[in-house]
Amino acid sequence: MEDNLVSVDTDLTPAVISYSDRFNVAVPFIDRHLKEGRENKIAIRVHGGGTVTYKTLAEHVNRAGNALVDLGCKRGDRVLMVVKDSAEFYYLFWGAIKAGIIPVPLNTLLRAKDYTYIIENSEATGVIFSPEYLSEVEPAIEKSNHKPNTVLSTDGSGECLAKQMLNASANLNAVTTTANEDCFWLYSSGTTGGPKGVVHAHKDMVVTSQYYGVGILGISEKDTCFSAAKLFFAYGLGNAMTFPLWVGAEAVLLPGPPTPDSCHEIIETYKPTIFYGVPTLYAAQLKSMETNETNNPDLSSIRLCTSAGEALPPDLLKRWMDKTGIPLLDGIGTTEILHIFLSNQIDKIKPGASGLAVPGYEGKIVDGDGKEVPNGETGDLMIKGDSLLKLYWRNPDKTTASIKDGWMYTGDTYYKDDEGFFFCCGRSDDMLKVGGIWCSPVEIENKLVEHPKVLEAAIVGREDDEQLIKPEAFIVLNNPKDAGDVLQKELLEHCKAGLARYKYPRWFNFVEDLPKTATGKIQRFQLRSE
Ligand code: 3UK
Repeated sequence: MEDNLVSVDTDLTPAVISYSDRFNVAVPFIDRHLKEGRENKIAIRVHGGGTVTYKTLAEHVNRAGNALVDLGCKRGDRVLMVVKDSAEFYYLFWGAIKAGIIPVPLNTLLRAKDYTYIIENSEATGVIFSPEYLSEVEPAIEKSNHKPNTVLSTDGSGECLAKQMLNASANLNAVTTTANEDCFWLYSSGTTGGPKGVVHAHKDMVVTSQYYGVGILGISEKDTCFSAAKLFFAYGLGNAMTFPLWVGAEAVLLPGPPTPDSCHEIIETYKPTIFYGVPTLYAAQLKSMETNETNNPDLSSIRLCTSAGEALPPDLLKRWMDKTGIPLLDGIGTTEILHIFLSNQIDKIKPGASGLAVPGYEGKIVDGDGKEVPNGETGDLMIKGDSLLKLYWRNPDKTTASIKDGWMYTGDTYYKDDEGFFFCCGRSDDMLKVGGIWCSPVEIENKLVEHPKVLEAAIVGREDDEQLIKPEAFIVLNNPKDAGDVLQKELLEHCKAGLARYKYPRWFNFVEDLPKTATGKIQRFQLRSE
């Protein structure tokens, strides 16, 4: 334990994990591999960008950590990362952690006003971004009332992180932290208000990697991982970074957008053994294979596929397994619990179910009073486990409301069958998952109401042809006579210009009024089509 600061006893299920009292998670995830003889093993292959060995990784992590310190970042300071999937993402994330600084990976699809909110909310000391995102990051900082000291692109011709790293030392001793100390944050959105900072401790990535990565996926040093979900999502962060680093495996990174074609190209070129996708992408991949007979990508390297982010329709699961013969495991995770806590297993797949509790986690379904309900009855899904967030940043009310005696409300409605399989029945609030990514109906409604011709708007989720949820708009106009295709197109453009690109409504309905409660709150559930 002393060298690696952690020990795992796998004789028991779940494995028993013990931490040194000076635990810094960068040591077992990065430095350990040098002592275990993986210096020359490849850690990362970047599509179009070369390879990184475990030795180079450890050196660049040290340089990035030192560069942040040289730039004036102190222990506990937040550094926001608007960084594409790349080796630099790893360097910055782990370099910060090793130096006791808190990295905060952000969704790179957000718009300037979202970043302004997060910069102010986190009071970040630094913002580091891939050059691609300059056009959203720059105006965000300009508008922000809090000014970060350090604003740098990862690379480029002028001042940048890469240049700072060249001038920084390649040696860095891990700052002494503890297993329960703040380590990194992620932001998660809710129905109303801005996104909330989810604070995770040093031990949390160990827990998810061991319980789900090793326990469910059986990941080992021999695997090559490819995640269509990006590293800034908790799902992608585990899939393509913490799981492979925990066991000394290899990760393949696609810096660009994941489309059926780009994913198939990556799979054929780098031959991953585990592929992590989301339902919307599996549907698109199947469509591209089914509609074009000559499109038969070679997927034979893959031993296992996973799906998360939103429910995987049973029909999609069956079609994927029939077409490819590769097991596809649906599992549910949350940013707050960091990764998947209910999952199907290689030899236990039930179409339509989110699966069994992952050993190490417990799940229960409760009624409005917090009392467990009998099997088959629906209620609120609660989860207990060692990777739960410490707290929501500066939001004690939300923290108290969400966690009761170590059990966390997920916000999802579920039931459990007699075999212990959990089935998703939708959200307990009005939030939507579109392509696996959060979408607040209120945010889209507010955008629509900005338009001078719109009086009121309501957004609900509606299933498309693949049984996947997309936003549908119900709109009341100031002048009903304006309704028509021309205005619809105008509203569509208005939404696309001002919202993250997955959030625009796919259907528009012009209506006379919206269903409301006596207090004037829109009753979105009344608008949902069955
Ligand atoms: C929904 C699912 C049904 C559910 C995530 C894997 O999605 C992740 O985290 P987020 O914080 O969203 C959490 C919410 O998404 N959801 C996710 N997976 C499923 N619903 N079936 C599923 N398989 O509403 C949940 O509360 O973005 C996924 C790993 C880590 C994650 N953070």
